[in-house]
Amino acid sequence: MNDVLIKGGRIVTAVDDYVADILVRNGQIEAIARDIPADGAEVHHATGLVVFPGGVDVHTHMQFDLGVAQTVDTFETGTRSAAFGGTTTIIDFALQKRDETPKQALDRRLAEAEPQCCVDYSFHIILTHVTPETLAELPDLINHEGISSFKMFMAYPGVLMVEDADIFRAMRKVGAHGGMINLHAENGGVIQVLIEEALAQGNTSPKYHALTRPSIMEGEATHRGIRLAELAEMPVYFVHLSAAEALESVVQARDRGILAFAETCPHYLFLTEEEYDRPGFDAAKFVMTPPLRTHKCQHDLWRGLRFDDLQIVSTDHCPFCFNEQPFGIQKSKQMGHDDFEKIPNGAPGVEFRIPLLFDGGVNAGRINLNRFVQLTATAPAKMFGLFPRKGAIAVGSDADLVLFDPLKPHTLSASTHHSNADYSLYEGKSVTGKVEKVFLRGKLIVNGDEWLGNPGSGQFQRRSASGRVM
Ligand code: DUC
Ligand code: ZN
Ligand code: ZN
Repeated sequence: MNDVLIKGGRIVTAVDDYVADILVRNGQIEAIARDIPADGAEVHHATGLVVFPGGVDVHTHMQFDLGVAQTVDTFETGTRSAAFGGTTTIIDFALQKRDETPKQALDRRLAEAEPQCCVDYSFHIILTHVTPETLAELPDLINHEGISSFKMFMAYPGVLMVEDADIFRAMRKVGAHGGMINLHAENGGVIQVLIEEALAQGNTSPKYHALTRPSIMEGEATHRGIRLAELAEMPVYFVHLSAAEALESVVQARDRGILAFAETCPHYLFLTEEEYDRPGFDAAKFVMTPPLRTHKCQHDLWRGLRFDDLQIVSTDHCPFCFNEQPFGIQKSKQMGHDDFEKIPNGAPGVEFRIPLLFDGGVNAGRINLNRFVQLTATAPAKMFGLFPRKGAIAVGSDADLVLFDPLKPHTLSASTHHSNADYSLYEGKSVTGKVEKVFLRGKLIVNGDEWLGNPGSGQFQRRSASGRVM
């Protein structure tokens, strides 16, 4: 592989901001200096562009099989979409099915991902049954397989929900070996009561998805999860935090010195519950869990990002089509046309995290450029044991680099995105700031609108401890 020389870009990391050249050799950053001679290297001029570390999205669901429904992006289409959005590493999920151990779930997902992934990848394992056999596998997964984070659900009783005692058991075991538990924090039992009541009253439309998942029940579960982690003396990470009440619990815990961390997602930062008032079934496009919240929640989430009460922005890219064709009813929101509980929960978004956060965060004056890099690349890499290989522009780091035009306007749309989803949450939204070139370990994979990557060229990333180095 030829050396690559990126000349004259404005290099922005979580702490730095300066103009220099970057020399890439064998997929890693070899040197950073002024006026590095080309010496036969493949040269990319970056004057006027910002160069930042490839994005790390720690919450995606490619080719995700929930039994009743499946997401519509394969590992190939989903990671290509990620790359066009400036993301060069994803952490997806391996769901432990009823008859599987965690290791078997991981092996199944690795076999699916390996021939298809166009960017680098890892997995969190979703623990669904905490048997002695499950617990016995965890140390080896953390210490030898490079899987240091495990998701557990406090919601969806009878399907994915795990009892508090089992969460506590897993926390103790995982924590003792350098791992972290990621919690989906909602009070599943209470929510189920509200769902059954709504359906019994004939309230079947999409907006009842939101009305039956109140933000105080996210707050309640977040508080409970923190207390469990406190007792287990281990770090805990809240996925897709959306509610002001949940953030309040995280803030209080952090003030008490508890290792409580959380991510939020672009849809909670840019959209509100008003989307559920759309006429007809259109509101189903916005059915995700947790649901979209109030303006007050949105305001608090931005404050959380500014002051490090929230550490990461991930997408929870969980794409389904709106229409039944061409991918079939099981990949479509139409499954829940007559019953909101059957609408598959989730929405596409992996491609728009970076442009949205740049436009609505940096351009809007809510966060600065360094914080933007921290939230999209450096903190996710540190939190989940990928740093400094990922999330950094430094000698010896992987040359995962994004060349970004901060002044270029463009429009977000499903007609131009690269996901298989047939709609976008942000259809027609204009933003300023566009991904121009993306390098994965020194190889140019995105050049404007041109795709130069290959399925199978993404590499599995073994991770070190999670939740320890922040
Ligand atoms: N949780 C997720 O993390 N993604 C999709 C739906 C859900 O409940
Ligand atoms: Zn979840
Ligand atoms: Zn998710």
